[in-house]
Amino acid sequence: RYALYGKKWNRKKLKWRLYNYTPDIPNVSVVAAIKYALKQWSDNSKLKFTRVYSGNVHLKFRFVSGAHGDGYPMDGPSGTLAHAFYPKTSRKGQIHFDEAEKWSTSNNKIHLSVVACHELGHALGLKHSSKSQAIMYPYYSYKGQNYKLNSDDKKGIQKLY
Ligand code: TQI
Ligand code: CA
Ligand code: ZN
Ligand code: ZN
Repeated sequence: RYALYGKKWNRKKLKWRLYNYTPDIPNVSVVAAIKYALKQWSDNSKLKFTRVYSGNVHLKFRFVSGAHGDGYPMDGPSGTLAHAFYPKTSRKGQIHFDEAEKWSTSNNKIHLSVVACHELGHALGLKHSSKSQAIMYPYYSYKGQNYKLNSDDKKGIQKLY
């Protein structure tokens, strides 16, 4: 079952910005992976996401390695893949991917879009779900190129937005 952090964004229109890329996959594929992840949440709620290229934004995507200034250093290959910060915290909206991972947008390797979708759940105010089919379940499983939110994830996001 889904779980809520308890705080959420006070708006439905959120701006997002991608600050850098990974050499693992083409830049267009990085953008497509993030857009697909955002679409899963916006298709199942009243949220609307707009990409911007400058200025301050709500959701900030970055590839980082090792210590990167937030007190939660990345740990090299495997272990932590990514992390995100909940709404109304000092680092709200920050989504960080560990550049030490081998990112992919295909097969059974670590799928950037699935991880982005999970981290977005956190950034929007969802905690982990106990339902094994949910995107917010805390164990990684590859759900296919055209993965979708589980009904449990949908209930969670609809409770919030
Ligand atoms: N990163 C953890 C995660 O996103 C970090 C974390 C633990 C966290 N507790 C949190 C982040 C609470 C925000 C709020 O769960 S991870 C998976 C999954 C990770 C794990 O690198 O372990 C996914 C990242 F679910 F598959 F295990 C993405 Cl999809
Ligand atoms: Ca890692
Ligand atoms: Zn970080
Ligand atoms: Zn998580």
